Parts: sequence; structure tokens; C-alpha cells
Amino acid sequence: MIVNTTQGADRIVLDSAGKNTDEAAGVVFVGRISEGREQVNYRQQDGLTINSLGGDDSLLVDDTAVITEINLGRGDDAIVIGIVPTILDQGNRTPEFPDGVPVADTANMTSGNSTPLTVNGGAGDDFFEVNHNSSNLFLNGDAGDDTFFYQHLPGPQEYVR
Ligand SMILES: [Ca+2]
Ligand SMILES: [Ca+2]
Ligand SMILES: [Ca+2]
Repeated sequence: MIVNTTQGADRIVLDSAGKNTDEAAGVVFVGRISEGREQVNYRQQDGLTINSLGGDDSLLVDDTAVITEINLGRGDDAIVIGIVPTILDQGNRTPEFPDGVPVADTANMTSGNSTPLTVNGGAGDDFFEVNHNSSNLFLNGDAGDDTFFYQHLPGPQEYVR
């Protein structure tokens, strides 16, 4: 399945369908909620390709259901892979963190990608943020001054002072 968005600045969110597997394996949201975003449900697909085309596009990958390729195209695009909320570990208080050290809320983090994911930045100064990935991830900045930001928040058992 191929999804081509617009030459403008698109907002795109990828997710799995979670428990609604009778309806879909995965879902693609296009547009901001305030602007009446579109939703594409898919299942029984071999692969998913997203072409966000021109414009400064903004993408969030919470999960994937099939092998996925994302082509960000021209423009200064930004993509975030996975969301990891933080909670305060109240059993571990320090002078710097009197209410508890912030740790990864692993119960509420998103998968990022459950299937192999390739992201091609294309031309422009693109920004890649990886918070959590659950399968192979291939990031290609391509032309431009690209930034790769890898954030690993240790869990409660892993915290190192
Ligand atoms: Ca676009
Ligand atoms: Ca780009
Ligand atoms: Ca680039």
C-alpha cells in the first residue's frame, strides 16, 4: 500500500490497530486533529510506503504492522520513533530529584516499530528522534544537514547514577 500525502507540511502518525484486529492491522493518520484528520486502516498488505513529498513534514511512528518505508522527500522534515513517557521513581529520591528520579514508564511507552522500518530523509535538514524501536530500523539522512537524536531512558532497574 502506498500513501502519498501533499506538497505542503503534513502531519502523519503511524500506529498499529491494537485490539481492533478484526478491522485493521495498522493505521495511518494524516493531518492534525484540529483540521479534521484522515485515517487509513489497512490489513492483509505486504508492505506500507509513505511518501510525504515536499514541505516540512512532521511524523510520529508509534507502531507498525507490516514492513514499512517512509520517504520524507524535500523539506526539513522531522520524525519521532516511539514515545517513552517518564514517571518519578519515588523509591529513589536524590537531592537533585527530591520527588523521585525520572525513569522510563515502560508500561505506557509505544513500540516505535514492530516490523522493519526504513526512513529516507531526502533533501533538506531532517531530524530523526529514536526513543524506542522494537524491530530493525534503517535511517538514511540523505542530502542536507541531518540530525539523529537517540534517547535511551533507563528503566527502574537500570538507573545508573
Ligand atoms: Ca508534505
Ligand atoms: Ca527531507
Ligand atoms: Ca536530508
